[in-house]
This record gives sequence, C-alpha cells and structure tokens, in this order.
Amino acid sequence: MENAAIAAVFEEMAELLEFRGENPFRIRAYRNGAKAIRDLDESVASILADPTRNLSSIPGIGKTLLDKTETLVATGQLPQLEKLRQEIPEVVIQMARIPGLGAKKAAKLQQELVIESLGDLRKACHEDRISKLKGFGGKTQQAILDGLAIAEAAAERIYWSDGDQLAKSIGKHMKSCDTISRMEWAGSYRRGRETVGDLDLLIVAEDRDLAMDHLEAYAERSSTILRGDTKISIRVGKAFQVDMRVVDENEFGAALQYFTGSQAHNIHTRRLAKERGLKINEYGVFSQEDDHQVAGATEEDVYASIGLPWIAPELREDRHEFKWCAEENLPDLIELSDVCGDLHMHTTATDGAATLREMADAAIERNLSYIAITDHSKRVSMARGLDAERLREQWKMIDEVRPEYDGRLTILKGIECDILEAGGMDLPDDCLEEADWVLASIHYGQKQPRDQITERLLGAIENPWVTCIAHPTGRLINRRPPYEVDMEAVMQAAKRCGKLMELNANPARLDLNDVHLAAAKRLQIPVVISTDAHSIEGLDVMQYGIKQARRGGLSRQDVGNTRPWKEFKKLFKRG
Ligand code: DGT
Ligand code: CA
Ligand code: CA
Ligand code: ZN
Repeated sequence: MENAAIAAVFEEMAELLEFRGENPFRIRAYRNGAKAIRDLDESVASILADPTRNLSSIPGIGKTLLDKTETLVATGQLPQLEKLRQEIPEVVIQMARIPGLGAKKAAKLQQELVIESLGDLRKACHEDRISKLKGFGGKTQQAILDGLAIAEAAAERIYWSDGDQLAKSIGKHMKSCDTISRMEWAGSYRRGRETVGDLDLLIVAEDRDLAMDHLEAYAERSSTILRGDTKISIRVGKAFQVDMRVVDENEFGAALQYFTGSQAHNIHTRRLAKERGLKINEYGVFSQEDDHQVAGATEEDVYASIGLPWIAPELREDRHEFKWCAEENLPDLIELSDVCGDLHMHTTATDGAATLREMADAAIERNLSYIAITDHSKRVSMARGLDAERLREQWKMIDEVRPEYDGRLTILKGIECDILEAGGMDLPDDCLEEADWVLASIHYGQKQPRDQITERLLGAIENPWVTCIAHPTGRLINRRPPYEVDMEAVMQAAKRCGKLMELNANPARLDLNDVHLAAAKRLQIPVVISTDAHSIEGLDVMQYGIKQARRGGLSRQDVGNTRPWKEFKKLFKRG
C-alpha cells in the first residue's frame, strides 16, 4: 500500500470520527498523521520493512497510528474504518449537510425510509412521506426540500483546498513517469474557483499509453470511467473524477487555454478571434482563410494572436478581464509573499488549540510582522467567549509578552466581538476602545430578514471602535447559505465610516467571495485577508484567501495587510 492510499484512509477516519462528534484530539491525530504520510518522500512500506528504522519517530505518527499503518501495509485494510463505513453510510453524511437536519436526524431518516441517495430523499419529500414520520412534520420536510440543493452541490463539488491536496498528490505521482515532458492542471482548479467539480490534467508525452497506464496506477484510483487515444477519466476515492488529456507539444498552449476555461471566457476569446479573421480551438489559433496555424505552443502566443496580454487564470470568468485589457489596466494580482500581517486568530483563551505565545512563534515562522489576537466575545458561549474582565486579563498578558517579541513581531490587542441578535455590540464601548483592532461579526440570528441583518451590520460599522467586519456574509461553502444582506449598503457604509472588510481565508468560508471582492476594489475599500486560525496549522490557510483575492482582481495595494502595521493603521478610522 502506497503513502497516498494510507493517508487517504486516515483522512477518511478523521472525517467519519468528526461526523460522529468524537474527541477533537483523536480526530486531529488522524489528520496530522495523514499529512505526515502524504508529505513523506519515502515509502512507508519500506521504512516498516527496515528493522533499523522507526516510523513513529516521524512527527505526527504516534504509537496508535503506527499500529494502524502496520495493519494497512500488511492487509490493505483497516477494520476500524470498515466498521465506521458500515455505521455511517455515505448518504447519511450527504443528508447531514442539509442545513438544520444534523447527523442524528439524517441517520434516522435514512433508516426509516431506506434512503440510498439524495434523489431518494427528494422523492420522499415530494411524496409527503417525511411529514408523516414521528418527530419530523411538514415544516422539517419543507426545510429539507429548501436545503437539498446545498447538499447536492456538496456531494458533487469539493473545496478548492481539497482539490489542491489531490492535485498535488497526483502531480507527485505523475512526475515519476519519464515519458511525460510537460504537465499542467487546467479547469476550475487552475482558475482557483472556491469549489472544484473535477480535475483536468494536461500533459505532453512521448508514449501516450504509458502515461495513461501511469495514471491508472495511482494508488487512490478506484475505477477508470473511460480510456481513449488522447483522453482518460478515472475516479479517485469515493467518487471524484480526474480527466487527463495528452496533447502535442505545439498545441500545448492552445489546449491549456481551452481547457482552463471558463466556457464564458472562451466564448469571448473566440469572438475576438473571429473579428480578426482567426479561429481558436484546443489545437491552436488558425487563419480562417487558409487554415494555417498562427499560434498554439504557449498561452502567451494564443492571447497575443488576438491582441491580448496573458490573462491570469483566476480572472478568466468573462467578468472584468476583457474590459481591463482594453483599458490596458489588467491588475498585477496579489501573491502570498505580499502578506505581512494576520488580523484574525483564536487562542486557548476561547476555542483555539494553541496559546498566545505558540501562535506568535508560528506567525514569525510564517514571516509575518504583526498579528491580532481576536478571541470570541461572551455571546459565543459555546467557545467560552470573553467578557470585558477576561478580555482585559488577556490584554494584560499581551502587555507582558510583548517585550519578548520586540523587533520581531507586533502583537495587537484584538477581539472578535459579536453583533447581537437585537443589534449592538456584545462588549461595552469603553472596553472596545482599549483594543488596537476590533472585528465585528454575526454568529447568531443568521435567519433574520434582510433589513434586520443589514441594520445590525450598519450599526456595527457605525460603532466608533469597530475596525473591520469579519466573514461579512456568514456562509459556509456547501454547508450553509449566506445570510440575506444588502451588501452594497454595507460596503457604502464601510467606505463612509473608514472601516475595512475581511476576506476570511478559511477554505470553507472564503467570505467575502470573488464578486464582492471586486465590488470592494471598485469602491476602494481596503480588504483584509485573515486566516481566522484556531490552531497553528490554521495560519496556513492564508494561501486560499490569496487565491480568492486574485479571483476578485485584487492587487497588493487593494489589500490592507500587505502593508506594515504602521501603514496599515492609517487605512481605518477609530473614535
Ligand atoms: P468544474 O470541473 O465543474 O469545476 O469546472 P471546469 O471549468 O473545470 O469545467 P470542465 O471540467 O467541464 O471543463 C474544463 C474546461 O474545458 C472548461 O472550463 C472549458 C473547457 N470546456 C469543456 N467542455 C467544453 C465545451 O463543450 N465547450 C467549450 N467552449 N469549452 C469547454
Ligand atoms: Ca474541471
Ligand atoms: Ca473535466
Ligand atoms: Zn474568528
């Protein structure tokens, strides 16, 4: 059994245990183990076979995981996983993603109505069978119908971050195939969409068959959907599809452009080509008159042939990119290395897993020069949110710790203060006034009508001590829709009051989304990209925020935390 397959087993264990609400430490142990094994550049099986080596000396692999790894390598199976899979059928996990349904009710429905797919569930709703069940009723049935679309989308599309992990694993596997001379990912993954429907790999290979054989040998492949002369589609894991196309060297750029999409972007490029007497397809750019090839080897050539500069994949949605090209104003998009501060993170004072010092050290390792500690306020009782007294204690501790980090890291006194259901902030103004940085966010009353939610956000923006609105729409991708809100009014108010807007980089949030980010850029409201880290590893999600920011067309200047704290401070008004 290869590393990737072992890692996938541990990842699935973590997922199923999480679904059952098991101990977070146990879940994290599986996740860390999966990551450690996936990142390992030697085969686990060969380490185990070597009596002079000890697998559990690798960080992330303790005694328990060592045992399980041995079982996996010896038998190709893990009894604990088989048992969990039986206990929790895939469809129950899918059903539990319907907002408000939850794991227990999903399991009950599945058993009582013998549901095998989300389609079965939809049918049961239409046939009015759920409303008649004990403990469910008509209201629940309607809520299920309303929420089914979210669960259906989640069953088909995965987070970009998960797609990235898979793409990197497949990429590593394919690199060892000598017949492949070029390789590039295309499709929505390359465009950085927040979710990915399937992965599209493009390669140049001397021996096409050998290259396809190599993909079929990928450890996590579960089946081959089709295999032709130039294209192969496989399934990985439970259901995820990966397409691979083999193209010629001289058409690689054209194919990459074509299969990166989006479809809307491609329709627009075809029109521009036509206006110049050219035609574009996946094989190249050709003269309409005599069919001779004008371009095709590189994407740069393809775009140049229709009078355009190379356009970053993240912008290829036919939203603003062609207008920006015409104005010779294509933005120079932000990069991860531009970021120097992180202004949203939690510690053990509330629901974080690491202490203030651990977060500070981890921030230095990630080349940050300032961070804000923003634990929850008291309304978030589930996370043991801070009241004014405990918050002031934390700030006292920050005062004590600061000298240790002098010249290395600025630690800001912050708070993620809830905007209460009835409006107003969860902590008194005199307390917020003492902070360096105040995030305002909504965690409760997300189902209120649009006007009410908008009013709450406007109230927070008008509070003199609030500096930034965190995860402004409250959505969880594939899990929970955004709340209803007049975002235009919120942004206008932020602009007027000199407040900033967050792009929460958590791959399940990515909130603001790409369209809202473009609006913030247009209104010249500085965006703050923050990790909302609840652990040290949580700081690494910054990269996903950067992807989303690029999709919104943001460059370095549009993002506040690319500036040192002294400059950043001038971007917002307080008092
Ligand atoms: P996904 O997989 O749903 O997340 O989204 P994409 O954009 O990766 O879509 P996919 O995998 O179906 O196809 C990849 C790209 O190939 C797509 O963005 C544009 C191009 N493409 C695929 N099929 C067609 C087609 O029938 N017409 C045109 N113009 N382009 C296509
Ligand atoms: Ca795709
Ligand atoms: Ca595809
Ligand atoms: Zn937070």
